[in-house]
Amino acid sequence: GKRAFIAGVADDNGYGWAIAKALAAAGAEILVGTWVPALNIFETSLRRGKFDESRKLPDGSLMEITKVYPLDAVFDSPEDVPDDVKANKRYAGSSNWTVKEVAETVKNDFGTIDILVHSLANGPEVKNSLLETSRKGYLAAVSASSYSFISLLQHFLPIMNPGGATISLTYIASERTIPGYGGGMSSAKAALESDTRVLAYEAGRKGKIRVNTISAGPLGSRAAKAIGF
Ligand code: ZID
Repeated sequence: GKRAFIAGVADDNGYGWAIAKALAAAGAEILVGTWVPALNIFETSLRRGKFDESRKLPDGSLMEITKVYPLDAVFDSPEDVPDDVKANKRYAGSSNWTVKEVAETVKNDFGTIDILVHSLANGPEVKNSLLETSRKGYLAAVSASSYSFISLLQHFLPIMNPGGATISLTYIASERTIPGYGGGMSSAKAALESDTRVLAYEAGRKGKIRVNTISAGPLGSRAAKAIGF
């Protein structure tokens, strides 16, 4: 069977959860990466059976998540983590959540994976038009929503089996003007799409790994509700 790592699952409402279910239904083993600040509530809800109804697969069985990894995809390695984040209670309560450490932990736990899913984005100023977006907000959007994929691929590629596949989720606001998708999120998706082409070339040659992105339709996820879509 195939093993999948899905980054960006923190509840049962988003694309990451739905993709995890589709992969589980197809027989894959499921590992997820959950944003550190959301980890506690996600694990508690899982344990208490809050997601049992939405864990149901077409054959009637429940999706099993083999392991939940805390992850913050804006940090590549421990050296990158600023003191205020290190001291933050929610972060201090978990460990090994930078991208490099998560890939190492997955390697130690399972050796290899076959499928890498990037289902995460964050734009702190998404409600601001691009014209009103600060440099800090713009760079944060690109860091969390675009570079996070490069970083994940960089660190997971060495443990991906040849013939494996990676996928991310994008939005058509990268190509067309869609008011409301601000804060540099339109720019971040444009970067993600361009990177998909370049990384498909590079990862295809380096590790026989496919790189694709899907331009998603509207889904009432936590992230989408935050924007008001
Ligand atoms: P989600 O909230 O389920 O997933 C986002 C996840 O990212 C959450 O679990 C966060 O905790 C996590 N996260 C945030 N920052 C970090 C971080 N630094 N490290 C690790 N994890 C982090 O929302 P979702 O399912 O909407 O988002 C998944 C992907 O789908 C994202 O790339 C979205 O940009 C993309 N997407 C979603 C939609 C949508 O409608 N939900 C659309 C297009 C793309 C879209 O916005 N019409 C209007 C809007 C849209 C489509 C059509």
